[in-house]
Amino acid sequence: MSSPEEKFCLKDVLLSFKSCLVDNDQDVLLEHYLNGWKGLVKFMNSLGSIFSFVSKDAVNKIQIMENFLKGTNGEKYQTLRSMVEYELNSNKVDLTNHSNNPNSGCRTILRLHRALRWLQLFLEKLRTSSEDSKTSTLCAEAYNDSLANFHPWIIRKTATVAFYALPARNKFFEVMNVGTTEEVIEMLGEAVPYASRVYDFTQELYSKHNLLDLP
Ligand code: 1PW
Repeated sequence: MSSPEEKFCLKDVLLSFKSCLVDNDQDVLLEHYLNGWKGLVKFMNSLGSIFSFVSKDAVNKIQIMENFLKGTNGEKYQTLRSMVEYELNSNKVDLTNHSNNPNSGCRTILRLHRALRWLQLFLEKLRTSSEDSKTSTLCAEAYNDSLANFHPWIIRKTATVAFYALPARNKFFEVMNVGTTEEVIEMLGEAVPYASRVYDFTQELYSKHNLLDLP
């Protein structure tokens, strides 16, 4: 787990997604979810400044959610389930267009949720990739199968260009700070499913409340 000098370690990040699941995977603690995201931002930043346009948006969204948590209605934002109930019951969600509540917790988490799918697909591709696989191709495939569907052309284009600057597979594994290639592959097999379980729960919750297309 974390080394003495508290270096970034992808396993710790994925374990935050484990610790955010409560009630038999029937709820997610927001604070731990945001901790997971903070770790992912560190990970992105360690991949080079080219990724700062990506991490800036995530940082912005983490901040929006932390402000809700610290605010007067903070206890309503303890879990994703309580947030959805509270915001829907008090008309805090713009269901069709941006008007009174452009930055509701529900629409903000939806953006992070969609990005988590990308990460999940990408790490799974890395785990099963061969030594000569190109990280830019794996990342672009994962992106095209997920987040790209929600992005306008200009962001898709910028993201695709940024992917070319990704480090090679072996460097990537090194940045994860987990150990040898074999250890990285084993860690990914063990830890990516935690992020998947968080993703699956959120998807189901949002689908049940018709929140998957929030503007
Ligand atoms: C290599 C590991 C990467 C894993 C994390 C992926 C994070 C992806 C964030 C992509 C952000 C691209 C630039 C921002 C786009 C925003 O317009 C968009 N945000 C997201 C997270 O998709 C939509 O947010 P908006 O504009 O509706 O507030």
